[in-house]
Amino acid sequence: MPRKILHLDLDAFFCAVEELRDASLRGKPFAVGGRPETRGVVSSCSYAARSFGVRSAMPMSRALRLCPGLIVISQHWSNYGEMSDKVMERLRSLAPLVEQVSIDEAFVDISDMCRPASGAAATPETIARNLQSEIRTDLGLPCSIGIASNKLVAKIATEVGKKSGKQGEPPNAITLVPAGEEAAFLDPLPADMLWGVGPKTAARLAELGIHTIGGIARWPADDLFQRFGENGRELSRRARGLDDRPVVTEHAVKSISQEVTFARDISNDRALEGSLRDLAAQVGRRLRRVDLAGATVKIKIRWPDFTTLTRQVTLTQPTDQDEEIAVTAFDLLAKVRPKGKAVRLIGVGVTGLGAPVRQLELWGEDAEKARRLQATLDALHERFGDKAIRRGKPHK
Ligand code: DCP
Ligand code: MG
Repeated sequence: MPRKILHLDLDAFFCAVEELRDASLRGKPFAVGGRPETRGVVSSCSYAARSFGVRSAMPMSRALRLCPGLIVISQHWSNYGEMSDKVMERLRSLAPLVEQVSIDEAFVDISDMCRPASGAAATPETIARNLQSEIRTDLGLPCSIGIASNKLVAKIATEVGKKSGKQGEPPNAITLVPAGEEAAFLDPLPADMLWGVGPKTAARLAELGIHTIGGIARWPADDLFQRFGENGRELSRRARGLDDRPVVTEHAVKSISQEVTFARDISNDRALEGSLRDLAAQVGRRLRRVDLAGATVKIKIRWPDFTTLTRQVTLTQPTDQDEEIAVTAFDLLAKVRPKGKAVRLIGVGVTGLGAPVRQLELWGEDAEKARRLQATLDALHERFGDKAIRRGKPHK
């Protein structure tokens, strides 16, 4: 029996949350992100703004040139985290196998719900429609959904749905790919929509005259292997719609990480620390939500020439604390980064997941205090849903 995998991605997520804060933004061209005068970039842009060519990761100054009336809103991170948690909770109440892949995106294995044996078996269409309308009505957020027999095709189905929406409005798309039609669905799509086809691979494929996913699927797999190594073999499989990765819940996941690619390379120390701090907070939040802690903290860095490196360090005891993850990440960064060197991508993660250690050590009073402070901050964010409170300097 083929599986039924649902992929959900919120439409213009940060913007949708801002519309909940201020209803007058609805339908208007606006973008959430950094101010243009501080070389800020677009995090999320409303669908009205996208009609003008505004896109995420674009410098805000460029977005304003494309769309002169663009309203610029700064980020309210804790609201996004809070709404994201609510959506994920909703998904977990639908089915046990939920895998969150980013702040606004998750896979759900709904195979069991669709089996006739489970009494009144639901169709994937009904499940998708009900879920979409619940998230819309109860949480006030639009989303798009893709359903297919595996994660790869489900995610691409969501993306295709989003592109076919009415101009200027959140797409609210639902796209179903019936089992057996995976390859046909992927066939006409641009090659770079396939996972594993970045700009470099896309350029090399184009040199061979391959522009679509179908083009990859029809190219001899052996030749792709010769040219691209193991990735080539994988590409050939994926292009034919094959993917047997299971949906894994966070408990089964071996690591939790978050990364960001900058629209422009960043060399400013404080900006890098700020990003690391935001990433560490997202990682910490995800750890605490599932009651896990990580023994090893790692960072990933990509330099402007695309060389990428990772560094990690194992702590004396596992942590789920934003501050400890952030401070450890700063140290790792300081060790590998020559002063002033620009960075293209930065990521923070933890591995060695297990239950958080809570006992007080003789010298552990500070750790316990930090943990209590973190719990208080979480509770305040939960209640007031704003960054009314933010920690000041890192403490060592
Ligand atoms: N995000 C960000 N910087 C980026 C990309 C995304 O800060 N370069 C944040 C803001 C987005 C959220 O992550 O709202 C989700 O990213 P998506 O790629 O899903 O983008 P949106 O949800 O904004 O739009 P859509 O999914 O409708 O295309
Ligand atoms: Mg989204």
